[in-house]
Amino acid sequence: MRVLLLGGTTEASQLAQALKSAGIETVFSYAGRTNAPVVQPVPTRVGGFGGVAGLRAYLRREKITHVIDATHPFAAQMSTNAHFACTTQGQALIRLERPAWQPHSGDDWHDVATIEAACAALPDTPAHVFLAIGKMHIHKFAQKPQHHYLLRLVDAPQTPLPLPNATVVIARGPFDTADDTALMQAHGITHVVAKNAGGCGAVAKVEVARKLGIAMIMIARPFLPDTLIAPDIETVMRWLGHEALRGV
Ligand code: 3Y8
Ligand code: NAP
Repeated sequence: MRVLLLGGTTEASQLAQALKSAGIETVFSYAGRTNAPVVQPVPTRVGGFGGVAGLRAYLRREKITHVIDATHPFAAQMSTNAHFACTTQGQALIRLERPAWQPHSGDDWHDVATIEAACAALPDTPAHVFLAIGKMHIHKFAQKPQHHYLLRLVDAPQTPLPLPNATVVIARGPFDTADDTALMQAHGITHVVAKNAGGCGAVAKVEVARKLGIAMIMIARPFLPDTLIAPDIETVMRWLGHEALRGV
């Protein structure tokens, strides 16, 4: 058994540790989106594969028998490529899909379908917006420059921000409620915009918005292919155990 672990989440880092402890031969894969990703306890590769064809060739060349897709739910292209590469050449594939965050009664929670809809959901009168969606999509909020934006990024921006009124915080999760409470109170946050990442690594901002009665604009996940799903790392490890018993 030789596993390719598509990473980039808290649970992927936890899975890497579990696979190492279980003595399962594993390669961890990052896209290379950040300058200094978390170091993993197993051999690690960084960078794209070159689409489905590149991934197929990699899987054959590296004699991968099992692929675990533990990427973020918004990494839709990677998950789609993994599905089509594995299902057409026989590698076993499972996707760790963390349950989506759910509103509680009393939340000021607004589900939106897209990042553009999240921007449209912001008020016209100036507000203090915690834009916790990283840097790839900040430009989509330039049409509402009247707000003060608090941006949390993994790496310092290399180019001027497209928002005239923004404060940048450089941080990498997992985050906790004490720090997110202090951050959101210090900036007088009135609205939080987030992708429904699920998991525990970035849920603090949702819990703090709930506690402080702050409006939560939650971006729904993109649709992903119909792949075998596991809700947590224990289920993934059990699946691998069954596969090992099958002698694959
Ligand atoms: C490179 C690996 C871990 C823990 C960190 C999780 C938690 C924080 C939720 C907020 C939301 C955001 C962002 C976020 C989450 C964890 C986990 C998760 C959101 C790292 C990582 C990589 C990335 C890529 C990066 C994106 C950005 C998104 C920041 C490592 C830290 C906002 C997504 O500068 C860039 O180009 C950054 C790009 C994709 C989205 C964006 O549009 O900017 N993640 N995040 C992975 C790779 O190269 O393959 O650097 O160590 C991983 C984590 N991101 O153990 O690693 O498990 O969910 N990451 C979002 O949800 O909106 C932060 O601030 O509250
Ligand atoms: P994406 O849009 O789904 O993928 C774009 C391309 O990036 C893929 O086609 C692939 O390139 C490459 N890629 C993505 N993840 C990879 C991985 N783990 N290993 C090797 N190549 C990878 O992905 P994304 O949204 O940019 O996310 C990139 C990374 O950041 C992923 O590891 C993801 O888990 C992590 N992340 C993303 C978000 C988010 O909001 N999107 C949040 C937290 C963490 P090729 O086609 O060339 O193979």
